Amino acid sequence: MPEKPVVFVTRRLPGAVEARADRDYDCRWNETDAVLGADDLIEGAKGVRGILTCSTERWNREVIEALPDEVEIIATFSVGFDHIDAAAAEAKGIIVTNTPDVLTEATADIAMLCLLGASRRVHEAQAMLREGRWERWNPSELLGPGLQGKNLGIVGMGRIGRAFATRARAFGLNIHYHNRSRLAPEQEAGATYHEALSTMLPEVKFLSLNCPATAENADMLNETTLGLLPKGAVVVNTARGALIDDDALIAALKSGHVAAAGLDVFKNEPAFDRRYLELPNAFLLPHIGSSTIETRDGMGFRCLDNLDAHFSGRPAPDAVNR
Ligand code: 8YV
Repeated sequence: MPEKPVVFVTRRLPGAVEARADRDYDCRWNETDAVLGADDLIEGAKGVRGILTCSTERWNREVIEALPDEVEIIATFSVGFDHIDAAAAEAKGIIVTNTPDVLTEATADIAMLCLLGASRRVHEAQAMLREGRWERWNPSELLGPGLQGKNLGIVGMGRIGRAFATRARAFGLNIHYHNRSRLAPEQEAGATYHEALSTMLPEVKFLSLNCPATAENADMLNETTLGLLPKGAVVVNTARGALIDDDALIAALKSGHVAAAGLDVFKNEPAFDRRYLELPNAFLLPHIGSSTIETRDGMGFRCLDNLDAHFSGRPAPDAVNR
């Protein structure tokens, strides 16, 4: 029997994923499941050929450059890979892989939940119920905007953006989108393309961020861009917190320029901006976009598929830096 490759796994994973990892690899587990800092990541990578990590660990340039030369591949248990300096990894000859496809539907479901939760004032409604303030049904209480016939703007029409558009169409929304490039007609499915974000924003009552975070689009939703939305718009973010300037969104939620926000992701999560907790018109979730049983297994298996391919001499199918 050839020796199993040694793999450093930085977080505890679903049982079926751990079982397969243990079967096929000599796994070095982070038994405490604590989120590891730079020194622990570098230490844990000593003597390993592969790393299986999550978006909780930050593989910046300094960490990548300090990794031992034996590290060949970093497989992240996430579709987003903004927590890994993929260019630095490439320069060091380390392949980085992610987990596309398997979390598309689950994340699009949560985007729909955020859109409905924010527009239908679910946070306020739940608080009223749970705090014993529901005295009588009231014809003009807890009203929010309906979806039928309104325009939804989607920033980022990749897999998740398109899956969200499919759901939103079923709720009667007209789809507008801003993307690096225009989609083919069969993918566009009648949606209106905006080459510039600035032309889309005034047109849409609902806005959803579904693009990856890059150095270029940090704080893309800021005082200026939020100001282009019509008064009473609803903002949804299930992509990355880095896309939103929190000061600007919080000010817009307070003034009512933005009627409500549905947020599953935050800058610096889990140390998110606590001011959101004070806002009744913020529907907040702790980054559960991909949290179905099937999806989390699928993400883990996809990481292992990539490690398997690499260690059997084939190209890793989800390499993002090759
Ligand atoms: C993951 C995500 O659950 O895959 C992503 O990019 O944002 C999440 O849905 C998380 O990142 C796990 O590492």
